[in-house]
Amino acid sequence: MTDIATRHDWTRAEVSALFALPFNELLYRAHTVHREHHDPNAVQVSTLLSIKTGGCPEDCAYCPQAARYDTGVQAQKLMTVAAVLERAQAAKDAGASRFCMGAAWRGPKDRDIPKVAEIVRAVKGLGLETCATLGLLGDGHAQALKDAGLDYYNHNIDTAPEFYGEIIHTREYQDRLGTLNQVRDAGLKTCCGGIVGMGETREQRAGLLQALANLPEHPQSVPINQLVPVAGTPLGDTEPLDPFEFVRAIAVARILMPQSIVRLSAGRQQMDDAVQALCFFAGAGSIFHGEKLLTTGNPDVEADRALFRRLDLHPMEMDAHPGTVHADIIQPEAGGCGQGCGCSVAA
Ligand code: SAM
Ligand code: DTB
Ligand code: SF4
Repeated sequence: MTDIATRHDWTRAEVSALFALPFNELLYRAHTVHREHHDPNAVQVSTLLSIKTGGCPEDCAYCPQAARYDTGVQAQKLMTVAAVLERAQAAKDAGASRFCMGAAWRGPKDRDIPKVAEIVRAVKGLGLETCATLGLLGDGHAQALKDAGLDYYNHNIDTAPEFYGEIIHTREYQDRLGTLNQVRDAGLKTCCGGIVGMGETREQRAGLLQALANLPEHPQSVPINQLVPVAGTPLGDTEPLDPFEFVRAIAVARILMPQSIVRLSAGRQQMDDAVQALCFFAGAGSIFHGEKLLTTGNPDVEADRALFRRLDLHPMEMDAHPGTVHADIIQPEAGGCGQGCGCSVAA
């Protein structure tokens, strides 16, 4: 292990210099770090569900769920426990080891927390890892979710501090850091990343990754989203980012936070398989699996199964079930995990 594993003092110049490396040099360095800390052929598989969709009062310029933009997303109430459970079981059967639940809230109200806690408890009961992304948390919220069995809380810083004001005006960057502190203090694992391709400069992409790497702890999970441009949002007409620039962002994240799992997150539907393969080589170790993200599309389940086969990738073991690899993403026709964890997933 190299001593960069514990660094939280990356300067902007250092991060920018990584971005500026010749592409092959950057990928070689990132892959070397990746192999030191991770199985390069294992990919953590998560499935997302929007448990409370649309009607959000915030103004995040990328987001189809903000009530103020006309995007065609219909606002819906919080789903019932039974409805979420059905979707979680289906995700598990399709090979996911983690179920991530998103709510289009600025943050939950006190009265929402017992309802979400009940959902988390039920999903955890299926033997899945749990993750929630509900916005800014209030006093006691993180602890109540942890007590219900929540494993991860996702809260993104989204972009560089100096670009943030061009994207979001209804809550401050500092508010996000406060929620991340509450999450860590409650003993939850942190899932925190951002979006690239929102019209930021390379320097600002470096700023996002520098800010993530200099958090008090590296997030255990770092989702790197490529903007999914949605008509009706202020960023709906944004020019697509050069795919190699996206790969560079994955590689730099890999080098800065060697022990974290970097997720190739939103934007895979717009990416071809070769670019995804480069992302895995550069150090991405997680994906969202399933035909929908929250409200937008994701690659077909069959396409992901084929990609895993072609690249000889296998799903990562679950933290919650050590020794268990839920591999039906590779062999959908097989029955029974066979690794003694009591799950119903194919081996
Ligand atoms: N409302 C909560 C919040 O904002 O914290 C949780 C849900 S929110 C949709 C979760 C994250 O999804 C955002 O922070 C953003 O990084 C990502 N996201 C939303 N819309 C996106 C888009 N069009 N393209 C890429 N990522 C997006
Ligand atoms: C994250 O960083 N990306 C996911 C998850 N965390 C919640 C969300 C992506 C959303 C993409 C737009 C949509 O489907 O609405
Ligand atoms: Fe609301 Fe979250 Fe979308 Fe922002 S990203 S508008 S807070 S749902």
